[in-house]
Amino acid sequence: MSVVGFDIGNENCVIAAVKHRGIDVLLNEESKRETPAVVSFGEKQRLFGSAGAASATINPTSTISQVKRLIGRRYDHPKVQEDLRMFPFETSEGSDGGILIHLQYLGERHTFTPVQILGMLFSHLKQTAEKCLEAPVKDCVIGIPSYFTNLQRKLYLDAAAIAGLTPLRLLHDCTATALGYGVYKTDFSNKGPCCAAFVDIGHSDTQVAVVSFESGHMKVLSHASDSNLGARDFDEVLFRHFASQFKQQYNIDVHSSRRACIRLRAACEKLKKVLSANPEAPLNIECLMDEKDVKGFITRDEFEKFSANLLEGIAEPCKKALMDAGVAAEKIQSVELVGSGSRIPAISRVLASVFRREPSRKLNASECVARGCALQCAMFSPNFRVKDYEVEDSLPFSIGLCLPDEGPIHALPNGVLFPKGHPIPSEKVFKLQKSSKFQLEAFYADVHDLPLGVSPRISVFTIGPFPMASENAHIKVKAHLTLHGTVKLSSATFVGAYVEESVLRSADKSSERMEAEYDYGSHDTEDNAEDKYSAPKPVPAYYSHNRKGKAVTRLPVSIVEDVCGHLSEAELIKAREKEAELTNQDCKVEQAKEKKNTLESYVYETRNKILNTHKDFTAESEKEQICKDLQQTEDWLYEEGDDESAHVYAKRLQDLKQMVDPIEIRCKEEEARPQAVRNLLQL
Ligand code: ATP
Ligand code: K
Ligand code: MG
Repeated sequence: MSVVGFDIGNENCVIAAVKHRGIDVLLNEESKRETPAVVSFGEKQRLFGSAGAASATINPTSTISQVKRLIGRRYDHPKVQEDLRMFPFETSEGSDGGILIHLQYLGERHTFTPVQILGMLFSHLKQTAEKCLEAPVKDCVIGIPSYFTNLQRKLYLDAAAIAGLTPLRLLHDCTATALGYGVYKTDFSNKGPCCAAFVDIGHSDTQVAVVSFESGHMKVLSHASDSNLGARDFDEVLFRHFASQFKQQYNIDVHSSRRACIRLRAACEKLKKVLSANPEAPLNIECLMDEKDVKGFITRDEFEKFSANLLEGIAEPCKKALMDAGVAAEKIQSVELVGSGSRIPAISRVLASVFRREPSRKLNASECVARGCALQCAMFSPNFRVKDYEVEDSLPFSIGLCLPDEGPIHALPNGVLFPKGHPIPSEKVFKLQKSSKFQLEAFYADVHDLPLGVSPRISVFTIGPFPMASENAHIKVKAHLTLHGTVKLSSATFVGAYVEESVLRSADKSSERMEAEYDYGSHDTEDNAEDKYSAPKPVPAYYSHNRKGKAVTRLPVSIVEDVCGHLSEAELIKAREKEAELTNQDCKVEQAKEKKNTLESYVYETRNKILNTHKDFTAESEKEQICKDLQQTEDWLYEEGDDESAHVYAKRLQDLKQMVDPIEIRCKEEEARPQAVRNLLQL
């Protein structure tokens, strides 16, 4: 079984896999190390990779990009609306407040959720990895931004499930990068742990983590981020500059043409990259609008002046990460700068001033997340021997728990279940005085920390019904902060006064689930750190004794979780079926293409043979007939046979072969004859 790491960026995806000699980045069909995060709905099939990306200008309304930004976000939020206005495809509000994407495909109007689109991307990347590794891919670790909420994490897991992947962990991007850095680090002093900062400038976000390293162990001290500040914002600075310049200079308003906007944005992105290596750069676009060619020019100094706000903005999460980690800048021994956006030279200057040292670029800026994820996946896999290394991640946002009508839970300090900075994964047990069915609501406690356009609500858990009423009873609830950074209540146990088994049995009709057990002291058993799919284990306790040795009754109580916006089992099955149907269509088109190509080359090769190498083995009449048929097939391929199914092309090939094969046989026999004669003579 392969172990794979996926970095699904807002713009680029990278796949890494552990091979026996180390970690490799897998090449896609075009032999590239990065695959654009785009799904385009072409005339007959979906297009991925650079074919998909190229469709952005040709077929903008059916080309979906930047899906990472749409996952789990609220349609009506002004920040989300800002994003949506930039995208050329049609969107609307879903019944759950999320985003729906509408497009034309195969002559029909289709509606997809962002999760479905992400599922398509995962599915494509899975296929790419399988082709490359020549083995099935299922287990994986997926990089996610640290600012993702519980819902966004669950939706990522849903998307992976649609594609048939089993994520062993959703790993924060910077944690993955830090793992790839820490595992190879050996230069430890004996003065205690050493700290490093990781700064990832992506397409649309900036993430920072401060991490402490010791031999065999890394601990994330803090995560900070700006989910709305990435390299694409620098493109926008150039875009606005040239849009207004061209209005004056050429009297064209690019905003009035979707196509012109797309082309100018693309040109500005290129220009930005040129400015990373050169002090100045020209911009030329032919026929941008109204048949006008436009020319512009900008220096790096000007670009940096226009981007001053953005550059200042990058300092913010860096400062916050240091503060939350409680580490002074002087204590940071290395600042590792990654993400392709980090190639903008001015960013290094900003970081140098915050951290008071030059950032280092030792890691592979575009591959480090995928590599770290692959490494983590190998650590989980029994098939790979990886050195023992402990990864302790940290929760980016505080998670609170309350009783919907009563407010915070007193058993928890300030009603906080897991505070910001809490280790991932972990577990907490608390008690509540309850005697009948009740609800608990999990939410993000500091709304101000959350990115804009996401909901602070996490889940509502319904606990009960209770098997029996009992005075002085309490409920012991076990909460889990999973490896994915999601929260769940993994068990609830009723603990009440001792009751005869017979009484219990008659009180609870569903009692077959439970078995008797005596248990002194804590009842908590270590259950599997992470398993969304396994059925809950029955808590096998009728009676036990509490810590004081008094007999008590313990009973498991059911917990039902309602995550708003996350796919139900039935929806997941439907989404899987839809994905299978779309994949099937893509395969059919691919197969037809293949068969058509085979037929086409057969026509050319055969004609060549008949006229040259096989000339002497072909009768004149045969030759005439075959050439005629070949010509007919060729004409047919360019006319009515241009768009047929795989089966039709295969049939046509078979017909031609029937005529040509006898000639091939004669020819082969002739070639083999001298050898046969030699063989005979030797006998
Ligand atoms: P995210 O992490 O936000 O989800 P991502 O991982 O897809 O996105 P990256 O691939 O790290 O993003 O970065 C893509 C961005 O980097 C693009 O905006 C691209 O223009 C920018 N970029 C790439 N090369 C350069 C360069 N040489 N100079 C400046 N910017 C660059
Ligand atoms: K990436
Ligand atoms: Mg990234």
